[in-house]
Amino acid sequence: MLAVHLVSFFFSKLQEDPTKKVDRFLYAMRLHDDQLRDISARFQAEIKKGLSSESNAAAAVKMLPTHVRSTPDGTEKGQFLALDLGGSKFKVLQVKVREGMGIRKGGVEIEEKNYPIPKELLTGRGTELFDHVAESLKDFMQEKNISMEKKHPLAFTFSFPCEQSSLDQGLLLNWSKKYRVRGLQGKDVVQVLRDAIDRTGGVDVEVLAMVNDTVATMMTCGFDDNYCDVGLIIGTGTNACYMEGLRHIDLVEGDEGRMCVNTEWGGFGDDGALDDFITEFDRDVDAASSNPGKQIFEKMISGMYLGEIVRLVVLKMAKLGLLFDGHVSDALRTKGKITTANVAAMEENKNGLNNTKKLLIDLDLTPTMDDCIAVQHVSTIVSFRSSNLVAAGLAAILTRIRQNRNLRALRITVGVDGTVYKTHPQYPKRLHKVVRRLLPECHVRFVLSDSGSSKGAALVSAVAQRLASRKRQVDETLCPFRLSREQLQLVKAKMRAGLEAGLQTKGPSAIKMLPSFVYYTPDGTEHGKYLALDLGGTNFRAMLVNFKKGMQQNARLYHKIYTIPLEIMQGTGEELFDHLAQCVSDFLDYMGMKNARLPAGFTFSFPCEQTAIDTGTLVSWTKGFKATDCEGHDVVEMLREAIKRRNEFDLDIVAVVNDTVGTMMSCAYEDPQCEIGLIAGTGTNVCYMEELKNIEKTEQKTGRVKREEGTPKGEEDKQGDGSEGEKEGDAEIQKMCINTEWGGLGDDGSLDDIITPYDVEVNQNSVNPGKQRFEKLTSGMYLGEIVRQVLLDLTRGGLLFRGHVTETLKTPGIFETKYLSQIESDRLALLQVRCILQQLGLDSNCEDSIIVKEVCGAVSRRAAQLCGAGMAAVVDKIRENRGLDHLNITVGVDGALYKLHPHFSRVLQETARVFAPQCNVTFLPSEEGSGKGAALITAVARQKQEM
Ligand code: 0WK
Ligand code: 0WK
Ligand code: BGC
Ligand code: BGC
Repeated sequence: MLAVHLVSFFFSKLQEDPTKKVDRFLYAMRLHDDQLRDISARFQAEIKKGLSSESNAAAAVKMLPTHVRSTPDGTEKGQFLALDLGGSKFKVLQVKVREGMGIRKGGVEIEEKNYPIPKELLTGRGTELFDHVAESLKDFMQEKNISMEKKHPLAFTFSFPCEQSSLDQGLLLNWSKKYRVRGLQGKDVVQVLRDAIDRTGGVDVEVLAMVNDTVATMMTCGFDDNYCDVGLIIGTGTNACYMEGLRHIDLVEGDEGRMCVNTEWGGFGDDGALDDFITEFDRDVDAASSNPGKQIFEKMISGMYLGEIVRLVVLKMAKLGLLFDGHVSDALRTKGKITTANVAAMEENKNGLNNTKKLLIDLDLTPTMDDCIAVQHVSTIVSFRSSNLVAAGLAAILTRIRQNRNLRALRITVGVDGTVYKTHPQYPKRLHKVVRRLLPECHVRFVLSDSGSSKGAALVSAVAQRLASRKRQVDETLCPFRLSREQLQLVKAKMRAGLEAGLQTKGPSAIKMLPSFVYYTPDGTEHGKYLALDLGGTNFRAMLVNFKKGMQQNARLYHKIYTIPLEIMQGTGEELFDHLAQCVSDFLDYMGMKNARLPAGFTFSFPCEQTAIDTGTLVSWTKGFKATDCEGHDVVEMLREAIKRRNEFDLDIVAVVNDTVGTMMSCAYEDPQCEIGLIAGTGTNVCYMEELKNIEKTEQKTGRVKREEGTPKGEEDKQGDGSEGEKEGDAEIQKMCINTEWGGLGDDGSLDDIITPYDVEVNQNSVNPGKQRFEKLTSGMYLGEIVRQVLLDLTRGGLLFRGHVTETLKTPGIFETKYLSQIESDRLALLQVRCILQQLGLDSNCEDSIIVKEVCGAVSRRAAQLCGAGMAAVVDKIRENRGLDHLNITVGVDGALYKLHPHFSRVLQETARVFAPQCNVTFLPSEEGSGKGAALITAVARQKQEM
């Protein structure tokens, strides 16, 4: 300290350039680029600390999520009331965005009025301040004849740090600047405002959004400049916000898209990070402030403090005799006597020096010209440091954005507001210059917010309103897919009734309940080599299975998958079965077993009426098949004829089974408790072991004759009337597997109360309209189409893809069900959803992909719940069949939807558990498909034949 005195005394004798002594005196405030880069790097570290959930709580730079997820996209419109509280002026405004006459296209019309805040309210009770706000709002509405009757959407700019969990809620963390209001910290200021407005009465508004002034400023400037992703305030206080990647904001759920973060950079240094840049004058300003130790960075930068720093510097220099010959006036000793406006005035190009002189005289000083030059230079250094520090902070934010986007060079716009930036003559260009010097690779544009931040706040509210109305409309659209407990209970009851009806009547029933002539589940004695042919929903599989006696669990098998081209699916029956025969031939070649005449089991995943294990008359095609001359024909015969036509190999087709039956058998090989087979794939269906006595229609069908074939020779003759016959050999035959074909539930209109217009559309566009209604609500063949219909409708309603109905969206089958599985996977970022949509030629934005994901979720959840309710009906029937209070049973499952969809299986299981509480159902995904099951049935049938 002494050293300084000596130095200054010596110099005064020399009459040098007065700015020189100021430069020396304020050496610590004159920051050069390396120091600024150092500060910038420190700030980048603060950003990371604030964003990470581990270190956020202790972070000095709070990095507050704002729930503003997008900058204006040009569709915002509406009429809003706005409140702008926290800057130097409290304003009430009416903002019309693209609304009404005379607004030039894309224009915004604003009416505003300042309502000064009485000083005592700045340190009074919170309710009093907000009552003043509410009364000002009421006064404004009366003055502008805004009708008090209708509910007005309101946007609230509140320029203090708030922790927000949504756009219309915010807990106040602390006051800053001139505000020291009592009783609001930790409170939700939006609710406080609502309460104040209710107390004032006569005003009906809906507070849609509360935003920080930096956010509102960014949105205001983003209205005309799509590059504006940063908001900056250099006013009474200082602060910045920017659009950050959601994946970096730990405190907010989700990884996709962006969200604006209010940095509250005023707190930078509150943890000592800037101590080596803090000068004694900064410490004095802080000590004398009403929030010592807080907002350190702000106190070196913003308008509330610059004037005071200058005063303290001038005071100190005067005391040291470096100014005014050591004369000090009381005015100069008085806090706040030099304002930031004075600082700006002193730095005016032309009148700067005069203004300085005038100011010093007003402070009862008699300055020399050198004194004026020196004091003016003090102002320059202090405000220069302010703009340099802002530049360092901005450089950190822009560098982070550039890195987030993996760009070498960044083009970006910064929206700015605040009195210091607006009124200080040199400030803007100094700031711009230093930012460009620190970031030569960035093209940074600064846009001054021309109408305050309320336009931006209104835009945020318009976005909030649009998102809210979009969400409401999407919810309305998806509501019919969200089945209630009662509706699912009803579906269970209808399924049960359908099962019962199907067992009784021979005639047509929605649920066909087709006997499969499979009486046993495997008992491990099966052995030998079998060929399994498996015509599923999407492809044909040929499989060789080799069972080793007693070696359950590891039957050796080889298989090959063949696709079924659409033209074959929808060609002639002959072409289809020739194609199957060709595939079998290729497989036998591949296995080198062309001449083996293997016993074969044929899994045929379509409804077939069987009179024995090795015959099956196709009732009707389902899924995408409609080959001609097949319905009403025996598919085993057709395959045999195709093999004969090919005349290259021969098979002994011993059994034809439905894929549900094959799947049940496959899984029963592992788990004997498995007595149900479920397919949730391209199609949907279930089979289960039903009590023979409940299968009334079989008698007529099967009658005595057939049995002969099954039972050992000679037994039969004795009885001759069928009933008793069952007893002896049938001692153990109590059950038969029934292929329910539950896909047909609703074909009689019983599901019309839950069928939506989208389902109607899908049904009408299907190859089998009116048929398989339950399947068309639940299976992979149709879910993608249902989603496409919903997306089409939402897009026509302007709620998606900006209302652009592209050809892609109108193309049937374009939205395959596999996309649902991909889109709904939790691991998948929305970005990837957008890629999928991109691949489909659908140009989407972040919000679009959120909606697409929601639509997919609603459609697949309904499908899983319906299958779960159906399964509850099946297991409860089995439980009651066996007169049990509690049933333990296993369901063998297969199908791409069940196996690959991220949520389908869980929702199905949950629903089955809820609606069949007396059943403990285990779902066992089948490893090798239904082929092994078919081979097992073939083995059982073959062994029976040999007996
Ligand atoms: C004008 C904005 C307001 C913001 C103010 C900041 O409309 O939201 O708080 O700028 O500058 P100040 O008035 O504190 O200088
Ligand atoms: C695999 C089975 C097959 C069944 C198919 C159903 O081996 O019998 O038809 O699952 O699943 P999808 O291929 O229809 O998804
Ligand atoms: C507040 C910020 C605000 C800034 C500019 C600071 O004191 O903490 O929330 O954005 O002033 O008004
Ligand atoms: C067929 C059933 C088959 C199911 C699963 C349905 O379309 O009618 O026979 O089990 O798809 O593949």
